Amino acid sequence: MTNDGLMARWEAMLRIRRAEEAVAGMVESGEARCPCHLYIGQEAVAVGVCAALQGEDTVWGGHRSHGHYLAKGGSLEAMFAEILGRESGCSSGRGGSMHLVSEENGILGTVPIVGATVPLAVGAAMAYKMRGERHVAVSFFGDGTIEEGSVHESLNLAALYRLPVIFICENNLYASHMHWRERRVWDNFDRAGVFHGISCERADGNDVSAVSEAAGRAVGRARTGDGPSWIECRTFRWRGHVGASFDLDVGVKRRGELSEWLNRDPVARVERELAVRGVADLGERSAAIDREVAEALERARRGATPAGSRVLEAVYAEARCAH
Ligand SMILES: Cc1ncc(C[n+]2csc(CCOP(=O)(O)OP(=O)(O)O)c2C)c(N)n1
Ligand SMILES: [Mg+2]
Repeated sequence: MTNDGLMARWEAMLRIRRAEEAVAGMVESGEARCPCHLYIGQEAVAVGVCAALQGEDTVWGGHRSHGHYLAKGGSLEAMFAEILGRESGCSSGRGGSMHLVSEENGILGTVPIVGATVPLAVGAAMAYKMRGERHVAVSFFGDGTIEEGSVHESLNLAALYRLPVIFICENNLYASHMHWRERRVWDNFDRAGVFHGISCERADGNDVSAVSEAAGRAVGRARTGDGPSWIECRTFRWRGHVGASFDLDVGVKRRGELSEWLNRDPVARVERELAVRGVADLGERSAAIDREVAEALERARRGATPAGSRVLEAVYAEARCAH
């Protein structure tokens, strides 16, 4: 990868990290009133996958999707505004942290129902195939999603029709507060699609280059009609399941694991590589990202909240029945 390519990935990861730290502050101060599931520690997955996509390709996510939204080009200000319930939010302030959307950037939706966007991504891929479009649909989801029945139905359909869809299983080892060993017999997250005839691999989810190479192979298969791919990206969330704390307060024995994964920080890893390559001081770019995040948050704060009489607008579909 070129130095410029690596710099671009580092910047994208750092922007997510700083935005998430700002959200953590908003949660702690009570300014953010919706539940927020932070992505800190997993940035290399969103950035690595989105680096392999084109603008028209679409992504879908779940409850922990700030990183997917930002990596695919979603606006920082519209995300902060959404979390703060402002009209200028990407879902007009009606959805909050778990309902991020930006059609113009190919972010067709994030939904907190675990597994819900897996069939939606398959449906989008089916539409691309039927219309003869060369787009790719990507579904991001956690290791807990593998336990949802609709996921396996979707995998079978995607394989059978050789659909241009990529399944990104972000295995952060926990679903809420349950380690995968309490939920499964085998560590076979990297082979979940094999039974359905889907090409599967595991990538180091804390290595942005490894993730983008695996995603690049999957995109290649999708665009040439070779059908779906499944990539398990093994990683770790630093913060608690929801909110800003580190989970050490809820009786989950993550202390040893957390310190081990802090040493595998995906952002610091790229910084080390850039230093080895002799890329000049990152301090200036880092300060510019800090400013970008702070300014976006300030603009979001200035946005109006919906009037009480209008809060249900754009929440339910309008009836289109003629009579
Ligand atoms: C269908 C459904 N069941 C249960 C929940 C409650 N729930 C929200 S997040 C979550 C855990 C998800 O774990 P995982 O898929 O590993 O994602 P992570 O939080 O680790 O990113 C659960 C059980 C839900 N939102 N939807
Ligand atoms: Mg998980």
